[in-house]
Amino acid sequence: MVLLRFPLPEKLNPCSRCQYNNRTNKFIENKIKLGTQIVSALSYQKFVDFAVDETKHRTHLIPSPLQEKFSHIQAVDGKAKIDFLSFEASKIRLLRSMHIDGGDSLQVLDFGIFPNVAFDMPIFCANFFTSSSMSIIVLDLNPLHDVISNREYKEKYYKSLMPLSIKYAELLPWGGKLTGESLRFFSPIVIWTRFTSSQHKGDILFDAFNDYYKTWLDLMEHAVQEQSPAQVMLNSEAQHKYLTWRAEKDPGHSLLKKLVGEAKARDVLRSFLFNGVDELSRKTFLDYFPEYKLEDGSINDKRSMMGKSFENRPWDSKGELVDNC
Ligand code: BLA
Repeated sequence: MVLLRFPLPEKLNPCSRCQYNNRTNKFIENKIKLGTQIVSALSYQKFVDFAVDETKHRTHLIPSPLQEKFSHIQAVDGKAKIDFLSFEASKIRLLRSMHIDGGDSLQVLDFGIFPNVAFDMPIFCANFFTSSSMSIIVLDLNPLHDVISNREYKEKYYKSLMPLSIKYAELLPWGGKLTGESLRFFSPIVIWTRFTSSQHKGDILFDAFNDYYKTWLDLMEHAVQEQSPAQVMLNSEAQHKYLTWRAEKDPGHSLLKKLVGEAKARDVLRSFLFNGVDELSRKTFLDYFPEYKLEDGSINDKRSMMGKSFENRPWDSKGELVDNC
């Protein structure tokens, strides 16, 4: 039997008695055990059930052809199990979920909805990684088009949603340094947070997931199909750029490789999680992100080339970018 050692606790958590301090972004030794809730009971299954039920109330979901190939994988450690779900609908190119259930020590949810390219609505993105000591959370309606340079798109979708972000800004505060690269794919309402895993935080996260999910469904209901082929092309390329980035640089890759092996992980990434990366366009990662090109023509392993990171929330309550890193 191969024993897995999950990279996060190993890399970030220096000892088993340590706790993550959200304020200082550092681990502190947890000398007093009182008040430390072990969260293990937190499972992301109820998030998936809620999302699928809620979507079924709003649109007609049909199983995706991917469902046949991706339904369940047992991790090589024999312990963690990975469940996949995938659907399509008239305005949804792909709704897919991957839930890694490693019991007490590991829970991961990667839930995404990729719109049909005839619509320019945001991409629903919930990425939750939870070990027994800490959680790393991204919850967002990722902008399809760049909200830093494209004011019109930002106003169209996010202006009216800023109160949602304000509602959770204190409960789920900014998780510390975020690369400039990731920031470009996030919206002004992104919830990027890390916390010491606890039932209480898990409950807040469930509320936030509910709110963000219903908000995305509202956007879907009101979205109007694009008529101009040129605009559809722009949507398609923007979605492809997003998929290309994530299929290459998502921080979860190394854990996924440890769980299922390199070949299967690649298949899960390219065919399932970021499905469309090999179909929506022929452009390559280096076409979109040439700064990652090494002299021998291969892709630099680094996750960030910009070297700029955002320590604090760079969006104000009106959704304006404030450079306070
Ligand atoms: C860490 N995951 C992170 C971090 C972010 C994200 C921002 C902090 C480290 C960093 O800034 O790179 C998530 N980053 C995103 C997302 C986007 C992005 C969603 O740019 C979208 C554009 N996380 C998962 C899955 C796994 C996972 C499926 O979503 C595992 C299978 C694990 N995420 C994971 C781990 C870390 C992490 C282990 C910490 C390790 C590390 O930082 O290398």
